[in-house]
Amino acid sequence: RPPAYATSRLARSHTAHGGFARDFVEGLAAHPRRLAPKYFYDTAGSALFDHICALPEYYPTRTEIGILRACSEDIAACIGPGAQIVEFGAGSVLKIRLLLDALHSPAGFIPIDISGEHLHAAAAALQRDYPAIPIEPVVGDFTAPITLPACPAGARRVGFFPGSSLGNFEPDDAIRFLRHAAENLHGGGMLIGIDLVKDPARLHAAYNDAAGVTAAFNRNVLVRAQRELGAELAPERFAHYAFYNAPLRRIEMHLVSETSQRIVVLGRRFDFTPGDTLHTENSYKYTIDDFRELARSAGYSPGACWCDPDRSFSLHWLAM
Ligand code: AVI
Repeated sequence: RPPAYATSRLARSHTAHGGFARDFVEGLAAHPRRLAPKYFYDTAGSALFDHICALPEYYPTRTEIGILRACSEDIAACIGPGAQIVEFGAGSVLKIRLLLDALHSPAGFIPIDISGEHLHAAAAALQRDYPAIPIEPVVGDFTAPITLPACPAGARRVGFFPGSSLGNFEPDDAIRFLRHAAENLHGGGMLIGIDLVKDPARLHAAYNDAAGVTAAFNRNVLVRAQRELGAELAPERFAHYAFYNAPLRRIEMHLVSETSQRIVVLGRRFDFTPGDTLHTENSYKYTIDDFRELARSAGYSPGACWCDPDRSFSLHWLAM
């Protein structure tokens, strides 16, 4: 068999950065000002996100890993033997190791991520550790239509979307994403991690860590605009602001201008007065029932659901 770690030309042509200039300017011109969270993930942002995942306050990652460890046999039984796994937003491809260890003769692994350099390094390391499993990374924006490498004959394609990244979509967009994913998965099913509604103080702490890593992650999108778009701005004059919006069941992250200042980018000027915000992320939290209902409205049949003992986080098997 040829080396399985191969990046198709098609995959490489998905630069995933083309829209940043347009979206940055449009987002600054909008009322209220906003920017899609996918722009956090350049190389520096992906490294900052990895750091967030290891913070004591940020419970989702270690809780989900605990569930994957404790329930791996049941999860592998739902997925079945010989599956090709497609991971949406694979990042550092750490959680898939727990799945690959539990699965019976997986047919392949396709990690998709917007942060190309980060993905390739992580996929190459994974390939060294799992030489028998074909690993085909795809650099791209999984929120847009994406073409995947072929599924081996006879294999079932199964989606893996951990980390509660679905929570970063507006609920209607989450339904649209799940419907699109279903088309790519050809009936194979999906394993998805969803963060649950909980004590607001715990949520607040998770997005306002004492070490200031989440603040640096949030501000990094401005640093990225300086570097990639030549934007004239002062990231240090924007404060990280994250809070739990209880009626909407979401954490909101914003960058708040601390002074009167101007951003100049691509010939456009945007003035900020103290307190003006740029809304950079929503992170929706669900109840188990509400998530299962959302999955049903996207055309899936929710099956098993696994949780930690505190019911902080959930993993769902969605059949089709
Ligand atoms: C990737 N995503 C699920 C994270 C979240 O919790 O919404 C991103 C993040 N933002 C701040 N901290 C982590």
